[in-house]
Amino acid sequence: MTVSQTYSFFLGCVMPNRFPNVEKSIREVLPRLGIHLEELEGASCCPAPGVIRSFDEPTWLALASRNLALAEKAGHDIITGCNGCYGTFKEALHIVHEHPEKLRDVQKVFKGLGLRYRAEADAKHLIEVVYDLGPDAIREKVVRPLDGLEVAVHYGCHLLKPSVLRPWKKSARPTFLDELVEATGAHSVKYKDKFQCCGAGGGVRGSNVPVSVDIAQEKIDNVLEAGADCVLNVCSFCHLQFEMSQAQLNKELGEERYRLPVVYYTQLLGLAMGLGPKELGLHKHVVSTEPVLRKVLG
Ligand code: 9S8
Ligand code: 9S8
Ligand code: COM
Repeated sequence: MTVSQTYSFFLGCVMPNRFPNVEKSIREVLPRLGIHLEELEGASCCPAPGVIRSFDEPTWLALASRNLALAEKAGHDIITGCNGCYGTFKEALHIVHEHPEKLRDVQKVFKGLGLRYRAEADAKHLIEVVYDLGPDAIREKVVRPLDGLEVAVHYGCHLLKPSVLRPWKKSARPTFLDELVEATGAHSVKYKDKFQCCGAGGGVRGSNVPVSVDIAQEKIDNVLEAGADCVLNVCSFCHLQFEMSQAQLNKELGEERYRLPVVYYTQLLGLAMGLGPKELGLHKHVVSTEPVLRKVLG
């Protein structure tokens, strides 16, 4: 039996503006697992941990707390599909829990807004909620096993680090996401430097595109070398990085050399659950997902 749970869905900036196709896959798949999403009306940027926090921590903390306060008011924990947003909320909560004076500073800022904040609502990555259901529960939902599909799993940095503020079993080589991928029938391939950053975060893509694309290229080359059919991610910003960097590299090379499909976890799971490519937004990618669809759907 599926136990129903409800969360305030925090979209962040990148997903609704650049990848509404990925957002659609989340909205299609999670409710089918008993995970219900409520809109978080009035939410702002989380704000991005590697960018805004680096410039002005008190402003970052107040804005992050405001989003958490909206969820608290709604009576739910936040759920997000972006590692960066997840990192911001986890760390903002830790700060106010550890430093009551910082919570009071935030509350002072909120006075004029008529917003109450007790730092009571938690924030979860959707992968955390799905993993809590257990890989067996996921396997039960699979009607179209993705046998033969070779998937290169990219965790991204903020999902795992700092590890003391993350819920996963401590390990330099975690496997929870690989387990969830393999629950669909696909195979998680080994590849070089799997836990390396995609090159987007921490303001790198915003400030120095060539360096950022260079890091992405190295990662994509490693994935191609391993013979994977696609690179799988669970972060709006990693998704953007893998999609846009390949388009950029092809433009520079003057040929379509990079054609590695970039798939978000709920798109992969949705395929295994029997949903169609359009329902999962797989027809709206920058890099065509055709090779994956051909392998899965024949
Ligand atoms: S919100 Fe504004 S820029 Fe971003 S997508 Fe994720 S991190 Fe948070
Ligand atoms: S990896 Fe390094 S910082 Fe980050 S989580 Fe998402 S974007 Fe890609
Ligand atoms: C990366 C977010 S997911 S940030 O660029 O580090 O803020």
